[in-house]
Amino acid sequence: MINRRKFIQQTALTSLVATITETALSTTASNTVTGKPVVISTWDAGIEANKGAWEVLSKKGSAIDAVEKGVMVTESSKNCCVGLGANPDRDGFVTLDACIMDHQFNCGSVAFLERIKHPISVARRVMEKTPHVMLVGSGAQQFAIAEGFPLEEQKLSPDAQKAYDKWLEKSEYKPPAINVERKQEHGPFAPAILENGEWNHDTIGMVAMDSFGNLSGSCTTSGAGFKMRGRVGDSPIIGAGLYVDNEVGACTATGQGEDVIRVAGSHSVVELMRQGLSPEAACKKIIERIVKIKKDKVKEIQVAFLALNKKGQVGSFALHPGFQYAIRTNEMEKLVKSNSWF
Ligand code: SD4
Repeated sequence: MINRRKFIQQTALTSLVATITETALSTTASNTVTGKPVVISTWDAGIEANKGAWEVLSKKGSAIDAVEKGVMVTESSKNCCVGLGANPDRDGFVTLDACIMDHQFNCGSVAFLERIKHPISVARRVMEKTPHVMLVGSGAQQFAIAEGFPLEEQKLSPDAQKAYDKWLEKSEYKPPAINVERKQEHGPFAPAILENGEWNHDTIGMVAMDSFGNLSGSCTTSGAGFKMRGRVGDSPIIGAGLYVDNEVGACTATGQGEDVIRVAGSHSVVELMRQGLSPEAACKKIIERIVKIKKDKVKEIQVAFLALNKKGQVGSFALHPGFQYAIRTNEMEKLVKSNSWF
């Protein structure tokens, strides 16, 4: 994870086309990429993840390799919400969800997976080596071990242990809620700034188009912090947290998974793009559907969609302000502020 100072220093040192400081945030939530390839991903952690993807895409590698490599960067980093260092469930165990999808409707997914560092790579093996789409829990872990993934120690990261100890003081179980009053910038699952001053981030969802014009996507998360044991959100569910149709476009979601699942979020966005809506308009329509369903309750939740169509147009839309996505192309590397319903 990049802390703010390092972020600014790095930016000053590079001759990259776009600066990545907050002041350079684009106010235009939609971007059109004329030249391929392109990679986009959720939240500010997407900047680093996109770099991982770009190593593949810039060498004419495939989108599916890029979206796996990209989110592995986040899975390896120290953070609250992705990978084994993340916050645990309410019983004190980190359980991970991930999925991946290529340009030919091949897809793989793992949910409720414990003690494996790279759930996205296990999801890819499910896609490539089994006749199935989804493996969960101990079965997913057993498959991962059989595939040679090391079984990591059952241990919380120091930050997660601290957060869990604090949570245990009240052991208050309630669905995650966005704190609108305090205008926190992130989703319902993490504060915008950690106690040590570093920027935090949430689930990472990524979609990419490679030099051949093919699309792929990936999504990986530890889900809601201190969730009920066994709870699975949208992130590993094909059609909810991620969907790719190589004729039309691709979409990924972040935020309150339950409300993404109930509208088959990412698939619905792709279907609207098929009908001719721009990525941003399609994302907005599905956010509006959630508003219609949830009514007043939308004040307490955050959901955001991020989409890319076959023409290289990128767009996003969120319920609340604060969602941003990272974009990387031959011409630019930057964070973009999303438009939102509120
Ligand atoms: C979930 N959608 O488990 C994920 C969490 C998330 O930003 O996206 N957080 O519901």
